[in-house]
Amino acid sequence: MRQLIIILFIFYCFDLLAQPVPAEDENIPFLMTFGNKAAKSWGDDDYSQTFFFLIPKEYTNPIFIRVFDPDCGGLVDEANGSWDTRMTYSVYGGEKCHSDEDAKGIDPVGNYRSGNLLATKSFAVNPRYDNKWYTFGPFNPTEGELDEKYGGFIFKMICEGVSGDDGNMYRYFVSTSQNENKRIEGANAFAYEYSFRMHNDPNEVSHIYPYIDQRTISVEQKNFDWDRDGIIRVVSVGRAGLPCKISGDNAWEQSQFKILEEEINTSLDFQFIKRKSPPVKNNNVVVSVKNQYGELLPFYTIPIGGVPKYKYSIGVKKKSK
Ligand SMILES: [Ca+2]
Ligand SMILES: [Ca+2]
Ligand SMILES: [Ca+2]
Ligand SMILES: [Ca+2]
Repeated sequence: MRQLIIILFIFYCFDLLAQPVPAEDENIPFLMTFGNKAAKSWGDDDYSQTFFFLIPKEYTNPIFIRVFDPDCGGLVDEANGSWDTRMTYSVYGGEKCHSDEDAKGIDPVGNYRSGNLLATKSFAVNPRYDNKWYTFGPFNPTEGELDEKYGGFIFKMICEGVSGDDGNMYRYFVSTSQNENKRIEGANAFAYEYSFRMHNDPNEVSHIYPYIDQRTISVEQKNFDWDRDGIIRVVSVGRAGLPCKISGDNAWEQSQFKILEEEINTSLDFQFIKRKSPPVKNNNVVVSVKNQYGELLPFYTIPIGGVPKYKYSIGVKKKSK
C-alpha cells in the first residue's frame, strides 16, 4: 500500500511538471478546430488555429512536438453527420515564423504561413491516431526563430481543417522525447487567438492568461459563440472580477477596459464560468485580446509571473481614489 502511494505521488509530481497545451492552470479540456465546410455556428470562425512554442536558448537537445488525437473521428471529436473532415498540422521555424505581422494575426490571411516549413501531416478519421499521440520531430531548437526578447527559439504550429464539417479536438505537448511527454525546463507556449472546447461540467472554470506589457494602456477582449454560457470575467492583482460582455450563438461580443498601473508586467486571468442551468453542452468558443494599438496580446499556457491573485490592498486603494 505504501509503495502504491509513493508511486501515485511520483506520477502526480510528473503531472505537475508536465507541459501540456492547454496547460493545467488553464483548465481547458481541448483545442478545437473545425473542417472548413462547417457552419460558423458550431463555434469556430476560421477553421485555423496557430500556436507558438518557445524553447529557451540554453536548451540544445532535439525537441518533439506531440499532438494528442490528431485525427477527426472516433472517441474524442465532434461529429457533424458522417466523419468526413481532414486536418492538416504544419510546423514552421526559421526567420519570420513568428515575427511576421501576419503570423501574429487572428485570421489565416496574407503571409501567416511565414518561415520554413519543417514538417506537415494530414489526418482524416483514423483509428490508428484516435485518442493517441502523434509526434512531429526531432527538431533542433536552432531551427526555430531566435528572438532575444523572448529568450529563445520560437516554433509555429498551424492546425487547419482543410475539408469536411466536423470538429477536431486535440492537444499539444512539447517534449524531449519521441514516445513520451517529457517537459523542457523553461519552455512555454502561446497563442494570439484561442479556439477551444469548454468543459460540460458547470463547476469547471477555464482560464486564459494574456500578458500585459509596459506599452499596454487599455485592452479589448473579443469572444465568439459563447452561447451565453454563464459569465466571462477578468481577475488580476488589482481586480476582484470585472465582467465582460458575452456572446450568444454564432455572434461576436467585445468589451474594453483600462489597464491599472499594478497590472503592468503581470498576466490577466480571464475566467470562463459556466452557468449552472440549463447546462450548455459541447460549447466551443473563440477568444482574443488586443491592446490600444490593435496589437494582439499573447496568451501563455504557463502564465508569466504566475496565476495573478487579487490583492485586496491594491483594489481598495484604487476604489478610494
Ligand atoms: Ca461530417
Ligand atoms: Ca479522434
Ligand atoms: Ca481530434
Ligand atoms: Ca459555442
